[in-house]
Amino acid sequence: MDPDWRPFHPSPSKPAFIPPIGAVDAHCHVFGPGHRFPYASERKYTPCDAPKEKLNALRDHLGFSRNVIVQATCHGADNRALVDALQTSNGFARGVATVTAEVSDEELARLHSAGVRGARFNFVKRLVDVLPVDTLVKIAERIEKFGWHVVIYFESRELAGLYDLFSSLPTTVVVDHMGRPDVTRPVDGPEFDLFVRLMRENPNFWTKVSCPERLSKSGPPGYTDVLPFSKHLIENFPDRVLWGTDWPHPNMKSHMPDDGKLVDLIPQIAPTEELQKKLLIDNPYRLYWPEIFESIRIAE
Ligand code: 0GY
Repeated sequence: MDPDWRPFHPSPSKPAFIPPIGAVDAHCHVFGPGHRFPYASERKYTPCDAPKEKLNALRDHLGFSRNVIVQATCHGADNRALVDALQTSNGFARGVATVTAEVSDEELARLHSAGVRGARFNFVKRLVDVLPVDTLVKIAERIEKFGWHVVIYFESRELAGLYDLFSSLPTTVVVDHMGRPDVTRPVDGPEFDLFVRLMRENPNFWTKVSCPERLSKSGPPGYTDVLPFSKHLIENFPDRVLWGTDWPHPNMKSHMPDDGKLVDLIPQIAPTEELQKKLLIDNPYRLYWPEIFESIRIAE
């Protein structure tokens, strides 16, 4: 398959916003390099190689300390690039893997010791051949004992049909990119309200207030149409939100964002230091580094 990617931004700006010390980028990817970690044959797009060294350099440049690396569909359920990045991270990266219904307990344990703390299920129809409904239920029950959570990615128009299934999940559930709202609709309208209801009625649900570049119609650098949605979720669920760059922005067709400018949006959606600390420190540590979170709390 020919590459259909835009290269990630070659020289992102230095953000004016300085994240709190220890901040976590809780949604980013590593891809390939393809000659070492080949892309999945069933993939719907071919990403640009985005090796761990580049991710680590970006993390430092943006003023972050840790990453949560998320398996994307272009690598299918072959988690080797992810595991390699985790195992060489000195504990500064944790991961979210994709597993099949046939995964063994030994494999789950191996992924856990590499640093995986969640399993991702992609319900975006343009990205997968079959929606992982059965796998989700089976795996959610099995990963509970590892203390893992489920990550789900879906289009907002699918939520009504999936609402009961999602609400039945026993683990913590993290929703990617705010459930992909149509940001041309009002933030207090019925569509986004269904997502807010999912969060309100299910205290085990968290969401990433990520990807303005993917959701925006108004475009860069301000992504002003997306910000009210992120702000609303942070204000209403300050203890269940995560933030991430989504570097290297796979499958982005319209434009490639400047990651420094994405970081500069944080104070607009989380205007107080308290909210910023929850978003970038407390929440991601609670989910991905609970052992460190406890020691921070004792120190405070
Ligand atoms: C993202 C978004 C996308 C891709 C994937 O797993 C994936 O391939 O999630 C997308 O195309 O919206 O989070 O990276």
